[in-house]
Amino acid sequence: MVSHILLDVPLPPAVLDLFEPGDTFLLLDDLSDGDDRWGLVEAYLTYGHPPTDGETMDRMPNLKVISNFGVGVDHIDTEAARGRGIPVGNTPNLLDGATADMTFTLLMAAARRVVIGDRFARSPEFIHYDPSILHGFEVHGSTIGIIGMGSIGKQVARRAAGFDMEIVYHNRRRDPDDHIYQARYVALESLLDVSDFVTLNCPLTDQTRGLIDEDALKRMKRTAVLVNLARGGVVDHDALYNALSNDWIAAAALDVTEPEPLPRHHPLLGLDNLVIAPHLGSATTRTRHAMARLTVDNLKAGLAGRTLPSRVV
Ligand code: 8YV
Repeated sequence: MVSHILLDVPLPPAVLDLFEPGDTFLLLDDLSDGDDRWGLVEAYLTYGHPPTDGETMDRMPNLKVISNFGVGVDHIDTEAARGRGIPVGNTPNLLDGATADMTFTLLMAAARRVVIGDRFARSPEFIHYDPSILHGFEVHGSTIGIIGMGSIGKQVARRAAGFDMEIVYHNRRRDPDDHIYQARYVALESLLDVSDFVTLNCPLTDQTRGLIDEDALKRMKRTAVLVNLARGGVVDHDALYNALSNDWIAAAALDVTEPEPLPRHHPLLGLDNLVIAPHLGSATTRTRHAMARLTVDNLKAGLAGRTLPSRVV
């Protein structure tokens, strides 16, 4: 059966290939307020985190499912969807390993000054080897504080154990199985006090928005590195700029920001002790392919009135 599917952005061919021949796609930007085609939409595939509130849902009286490419659904008003009986699907568990790998990639890059070193090694200034430059921080044997011990945080802990790190974590509640990850549950304040590396691996919620603010950054060690693989909204970016430029902390690595991308003139982008990536946490070919499959499976299940393989609400 041919379905009308709304997309927030054009999909890459690898994702489009997973649809039925004849499925019809509509693009969000092509639909103005009073467009009759809103009425055709039966499924909404959210690929690039479009804000999706109840008002948007109400434009689509025939909407049967919202299927999100990704695990975090903070951009979707899931309560509004629940109230309207619209199931929302996401892609948990598939991206834990890739996102934990990227947490460590950025952690190591910031600790060992890889990006600034790369820039220097390419530049005309690099004319002789100098062992006194670009000294970084030891990763092995240091203390990591993981904020958010969900399935991604646990994978970060496993990697940290391989680096002989002392592992502390903070979460909504203690995980009774935390000995498996060799991780010790502590209050947020203690985590900030003792950690050499603070990684953010939590969802963005009312509780975590702005969690890393001026007070939190001032509490961290002056030699600490902050690594954000969660959502930009977990960190107060003005406070982070002050922290990095006034040596409250040593460095930061951000995979995510708010807004995303940051405005090109944002002062954070001028700092050498910041490593930044364009939201690459789950960006491996295999992981993104698995995410695409589950996104399309969720969408097809919703269209057919079946239970979604992975349903948020
Ligand atoms: C994706 C993510 O890159 O899963 C998430 O919540 O943020 C990432 O894995 C994103 O959802 C794709 O837009």
